Amino acid sequence: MLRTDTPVTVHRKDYTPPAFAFEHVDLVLELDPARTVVTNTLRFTRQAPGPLVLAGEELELVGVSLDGKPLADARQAADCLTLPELPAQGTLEIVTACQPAANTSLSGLYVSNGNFFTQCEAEGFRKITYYLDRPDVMSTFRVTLRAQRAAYPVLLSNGNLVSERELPDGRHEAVWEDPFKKPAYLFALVAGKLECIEERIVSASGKEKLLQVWVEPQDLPKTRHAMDSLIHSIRWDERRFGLELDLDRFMIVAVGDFNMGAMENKGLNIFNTKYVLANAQTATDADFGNIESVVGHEYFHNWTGNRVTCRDWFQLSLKEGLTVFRDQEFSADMMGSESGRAVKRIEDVRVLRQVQFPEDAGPMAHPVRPDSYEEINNFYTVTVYEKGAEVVRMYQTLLGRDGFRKGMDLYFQRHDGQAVTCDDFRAAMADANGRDLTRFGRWYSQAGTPVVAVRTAWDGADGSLTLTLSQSCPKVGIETHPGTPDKLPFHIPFALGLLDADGADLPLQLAGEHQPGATTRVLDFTEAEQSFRFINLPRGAEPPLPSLLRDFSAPVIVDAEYSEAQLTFLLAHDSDPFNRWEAGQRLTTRALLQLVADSQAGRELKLDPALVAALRTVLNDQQLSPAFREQALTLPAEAYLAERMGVADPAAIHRARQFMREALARALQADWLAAFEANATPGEYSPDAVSSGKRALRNLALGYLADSGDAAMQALAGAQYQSADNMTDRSAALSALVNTFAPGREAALADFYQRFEQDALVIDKWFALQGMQRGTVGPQGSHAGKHTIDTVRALMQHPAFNLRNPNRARSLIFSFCAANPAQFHAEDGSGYAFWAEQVLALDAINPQVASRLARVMDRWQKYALPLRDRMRAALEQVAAASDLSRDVREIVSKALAP
Ligand code: B3K
Ligand code: ZN
Repeated sequence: MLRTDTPVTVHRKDYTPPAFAFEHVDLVLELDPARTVVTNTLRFTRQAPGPLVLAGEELELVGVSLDGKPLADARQAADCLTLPELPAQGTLEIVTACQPAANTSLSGLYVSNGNFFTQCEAEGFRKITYYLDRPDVMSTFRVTLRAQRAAYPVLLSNGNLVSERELPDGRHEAVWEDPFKKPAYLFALVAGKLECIEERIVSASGKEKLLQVWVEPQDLPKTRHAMDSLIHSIRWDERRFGLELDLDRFMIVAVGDFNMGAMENKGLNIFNTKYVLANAQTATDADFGNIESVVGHEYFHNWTGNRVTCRDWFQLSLKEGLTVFRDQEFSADMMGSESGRAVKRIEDVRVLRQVQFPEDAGPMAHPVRPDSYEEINNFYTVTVYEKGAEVVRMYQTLLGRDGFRKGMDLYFQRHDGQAVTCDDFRAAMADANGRDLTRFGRWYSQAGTPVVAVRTAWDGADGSLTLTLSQSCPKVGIETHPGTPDKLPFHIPFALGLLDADGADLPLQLAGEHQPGATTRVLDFTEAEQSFRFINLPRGAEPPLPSLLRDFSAPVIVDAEYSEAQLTFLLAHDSDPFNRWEAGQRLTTRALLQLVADSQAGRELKLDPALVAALRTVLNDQQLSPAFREQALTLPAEAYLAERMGVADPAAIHRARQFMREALARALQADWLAAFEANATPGEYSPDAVSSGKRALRNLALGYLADSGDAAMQALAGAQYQSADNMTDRSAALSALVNTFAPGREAALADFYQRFEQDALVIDKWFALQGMQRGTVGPQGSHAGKHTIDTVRALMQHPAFNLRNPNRARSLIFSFCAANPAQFHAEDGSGYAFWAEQVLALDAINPQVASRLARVMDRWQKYALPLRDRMRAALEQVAAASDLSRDVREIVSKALAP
């Protein structure tokens, strides 16, 4: 990897089309862990004057020839190979060697547990051969793999297998051809000792397809759910978007060492084992759900990403935002009910607010389509992915499902086989529906989370309600630099309803309309301030109650003055399930922020009985699904609360939230116990939405019960740990024991380790639970003296800990630094010192993983003193280190930028 002290910024405005086209690439790889030789034969056509500059990193150049004759004037530099004076057309042969076993970055060609894998997005192909490694250079590929048969019996690459043969000296060969043109980032190969389960299905148009899931032999029994998820994804894309699998064969391969979730290589998706392997004993309901969604995501990329790809990496959200939207819709449909869909929506919005909103307010804030980057891998962000998905969802909200489908159809009709831009996508949506979406384009060019303030004016005599919306979105991150243009209003689809005094939805009629329409209305809110007058409402002193931004129709913050009584009313009556949940979150957030202030001021903490009563009503409402009740009774996360404060105080937030948990645990003990008992799931384990919803509520109840401090309740956790027949129940019980330091805690931790010692993904859970554990400083200030940092440091010495394996590093280090705010932000700065050490240690091994960890400090300026100063010192310590990767350097220098 290139390490440099002079960062180079790449700008979107500097895009120029490639000077050469590659019609066909023929790759021959002599696979050897120590030194793999790659022969790259490519047919090119010149498109513009100038030399051919091929990207390459960490490559040993063996030779270059043009049309069979050695090329003398090829110039090799650290990151490229320049070939001056090439003819208009020709064939180049480039022979290089790389060292897969020494490649710890897990980008390019690498070895994991003795097998070969590749990861090329975004710029990993250049570590395999010299190439125009950019997404707008698309070519057909033929790949020949040669390796020792004994060590590498399986040889896979993209597309179709065209031949296999034996070679001398125990070697063998497989040849693969991908008929579809693709950019190099979608290239993949896998070689090693793997086995598969397979299925044959017939596609909507009657063609037979072979589906395979490849894993290490011992993992075969854990592949069924991934295969089912793949089949469901294929069927869903046929039904919802009329999109079929285009290859005869589609393969998923699982690997234990992987930088992210999975990768959509054409016909050969490579997955982190975490998103493939599952059975009842080892995977939780959440794992089953994540597998379904990631399998769907990568499969859906086959059209949104692969058939139509990105012109340049600034357009990343073109494929990622769209594909996340598709996987969200897929998972929502798989929930099988309206209430299930709402639960999925709630989960997605939680992530957006907890992770994306902070990103959008911090030093790394960037538009969904960034304008510049130093290291593209740093821009695989929640903004590009999750906010990008919200942007795509807004098209559907504005155009309706049918209008959105028309836009998608036109997009493929126009751009199949091309590398295009976010503007091309927006044009297809606009043209297919005859709509002007010019202003909508600002969602791609402006960063930040807009705040929408809502004012209402009620005319009781006339029965009209005037709603005035005003939006603001101050400059953030890079937008604050001098010379950046002022920000302009966004096009916000603002969905709302009005409730009458009984909680029923009122028909909505805007002034100027002849008759009332539906009870949920999407307003086109496009100006800085706009008023909407609803007429023909029931007259009287009391105005109807607005239910704002239904189903979270835009990624904005709504600033509305609701009284507690109004929120309680919405929580009880809103017909929009998302907003029912939202009302509850507003209530608990408000109460929690008050508790934080009380705690900071040393006032006694008290819980409002009205809030307890409102939550009790929801908890006991049998009309609501258990999954929904679990969402409603889950308190806002500490990270979310921190974001809502002017100056974040993690210790006070934790005290307040923990106080509320314990108070609710005691006040509702009988109700929790009833929910715990009513939601058992006897019989064979099934991860379906109804059963997992029951387990979620039951385990939430268990967590609260354990927090009551009552020994009998904690014994319930101990008993559940012992008797559980599935990982959801077992790990929830273990978590309750761990966090309450209940008797039996140490024995359960030891038992868990021993039981699952052979299963890396479960041992990751064991590390993660401990990285996230609370300290023993109780709400009354009792110092039992246990700080999580001590546990984490001790676990770093555990024989099963391994910094080189990203899942393991994430399970302990990231769990502590990113998911345990109260302990990470210990006042003595011990968490920050640990962070700096680990960022530097990881950076020497794997810059992509290191740079993710570096992001934990993004919001340092938001923290109270002395934390803020200590965080800056830790950032400065990392920034001062020599030999930083481009990845980490970009993150820390942006965090420290004035
Ligand atoms: N496209 C890949 C992500 C690649 C990340 C490179 N640092 C997985 C996905 O979004 O489906
Ligand atoms: Zn993706």
